[in-house]
Amino acid sequence: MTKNTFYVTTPIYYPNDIPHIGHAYTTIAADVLSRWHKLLGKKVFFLTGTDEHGEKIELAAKEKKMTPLEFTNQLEKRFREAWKKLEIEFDDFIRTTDEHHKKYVQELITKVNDKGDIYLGEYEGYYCVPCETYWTELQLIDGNCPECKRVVQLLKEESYFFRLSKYQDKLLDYYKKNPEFISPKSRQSEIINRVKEGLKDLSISRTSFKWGIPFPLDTKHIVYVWFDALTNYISALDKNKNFDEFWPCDVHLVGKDISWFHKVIWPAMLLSAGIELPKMVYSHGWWTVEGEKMSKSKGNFVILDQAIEEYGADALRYFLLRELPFGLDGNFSFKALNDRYNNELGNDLGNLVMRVNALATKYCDGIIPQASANKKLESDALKLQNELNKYYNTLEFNKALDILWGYIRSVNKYINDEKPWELAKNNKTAELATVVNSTAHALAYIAHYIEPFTPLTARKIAEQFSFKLTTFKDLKWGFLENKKVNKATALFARIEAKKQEKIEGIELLNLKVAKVIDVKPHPNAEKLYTAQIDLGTEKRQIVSGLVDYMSADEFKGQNIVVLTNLKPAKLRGVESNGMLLAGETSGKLSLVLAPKSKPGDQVTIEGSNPSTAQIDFKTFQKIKLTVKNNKVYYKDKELKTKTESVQCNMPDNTKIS
Ligand code: ME8
Repeated sequence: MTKNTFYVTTPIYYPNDIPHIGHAYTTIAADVLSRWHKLLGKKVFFLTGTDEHGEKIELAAKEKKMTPLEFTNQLEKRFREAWKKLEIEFDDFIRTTDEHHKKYVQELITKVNDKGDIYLGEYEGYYCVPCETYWTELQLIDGNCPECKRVVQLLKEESYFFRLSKYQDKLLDYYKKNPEFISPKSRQSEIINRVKEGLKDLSISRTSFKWGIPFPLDTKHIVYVWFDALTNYISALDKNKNFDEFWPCDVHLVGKDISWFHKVIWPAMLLSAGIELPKMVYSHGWWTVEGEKMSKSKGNFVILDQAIEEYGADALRYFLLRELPFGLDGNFSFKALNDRYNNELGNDLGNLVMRVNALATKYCDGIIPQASANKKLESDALKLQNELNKYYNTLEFNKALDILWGYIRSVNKYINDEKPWELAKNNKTAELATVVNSTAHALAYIAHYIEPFTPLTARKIAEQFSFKLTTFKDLKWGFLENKKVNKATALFARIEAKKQEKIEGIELLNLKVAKVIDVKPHPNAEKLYTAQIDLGTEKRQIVSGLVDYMSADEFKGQNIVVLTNLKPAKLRGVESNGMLLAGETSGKLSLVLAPKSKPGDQVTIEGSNPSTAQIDFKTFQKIKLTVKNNKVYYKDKELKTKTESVQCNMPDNTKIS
């Protein structure tokens, strides 16, 4: 008998990041699976949450003069809000600061210790604070963290170790007997080979900072953040008292960045504690924007809000799962989202709904007529469920959408071929009734099949055709007969590609904060200074015409805003690599400044994703930045760093140049 429950999880996200397309991707996929299994009539548990301990949080909270818990209390909300906007229907949202979770982690460690799998040792390694990970010397790239490329610290501390090495053979055996555990298949050899090379015991406690769960065997120590975080997948069930019902987990969804933790460390922890292993850990591919990983510190964001605001939650959900095979990497672009929105959602699906609604309204008084079905549309609709299910089981979402769209297009083609307007003209009432009846039922099936991807659209179709979405068991061809058709509303109003230009203007400017570290007169021009500036990761030279407005000493030490991607130029024989921003009017000038920000901090408007491509001065001039209330605006949005709005003490409407 097949199990009638389904348990799916996302990683628990670090709350100090802003939810972005990458987080949304995993969470939408989990929601899609959850909704599909509900349609199949299963009892589903879908878990997501936030991972709130660790040095990174401790440090960030300190900077904000808050306790870590005050800090995470503020931040976890951003994830909940994002998931609400995206129609994510999770069953529980776990925070690792939950008391129940903390207690459960301590119990698990005690269990592992009782098994003889924990011992005290000393750990030395290269630690990357942002990634919360120790690396070996061999793993470093140019001496930096191989993951985020930042500086690492050589740390040595007393630590408790978990005997990971003991589980090498057991893990290999499990992988062999459960080939779906490491998914997708393309990731298997990488993990298996690494495990075969031998596993080192894992340091699972820390003494170098305080923000974590007290280690139950020794209160000087706190629990290593990964040992704490992974346990959430069970502590949440324990809290909800449904462990027996839902464990082992059907699918842990993760990004490929955290495969090792989920496919090696987590099952080893469970083997030690004598708990059954999950059935599948699926690591999906990686979204980039212009080839760069999305992360707050790199300022390289696709702000979710912009995509949701302009295209709606459904379109983004659809796009992310349609654009890429789930296991592969890809690049996010608004152009691709726009194309799929207009063509697939608008033309194929949206128009079909409009057409069927119009046919029923015009020829059948707005009531779905009784009629014999078109057998092909009917049997294809029924068959589709099994075909889709096959792709759900392998998490091939793009293929599921492919065959579903094949069906949608076939229904559109059927209408074109049958020409119901001619049937009406020729009084072929029975044939006309068949067309309306069959296409309406086809749509009802389509609404159910797309519901996991586009839940709002599914609901709108259901409202138009007066039915309620139900499980597949209760979905019967014929159920719409005599039901009223309500007023049609456009599901995906066409969005012209030009809409994106709104944001593209400012995105052409890569603006950063720079500190002026040295200022000299220009050797060949009395009105110019040659300044050395610090951009955090690099130093540059810029030439600027400030001599009439301030002394070299006044200029030196300022935190200015620089256009970093301006084509370098020679100004009176001296190379200038970038340009500072200032407002000038009636013989007065004020620099654009960001006094509280750090060199290298990106200056953007909310929702923009600055390009790194070089631009020329003419392009810069076309982009209008103006002063209002001593701040700088692009259209109606303020230019900001992550800490402050940038300033320019000039009258309103002064143009920045
Ligand atoms: O790793 N493309 O949290 P995290 C696709 N707290 N997916 C992406 C992505 C991208 N560019 N960026 C992030 C942690 N993700 C730990 C997890 S679990 C016990 C602890 C998604 O906030 C992807 O699912 O860094 C990735 O694994 C996860 O966000 C990392 O989230």
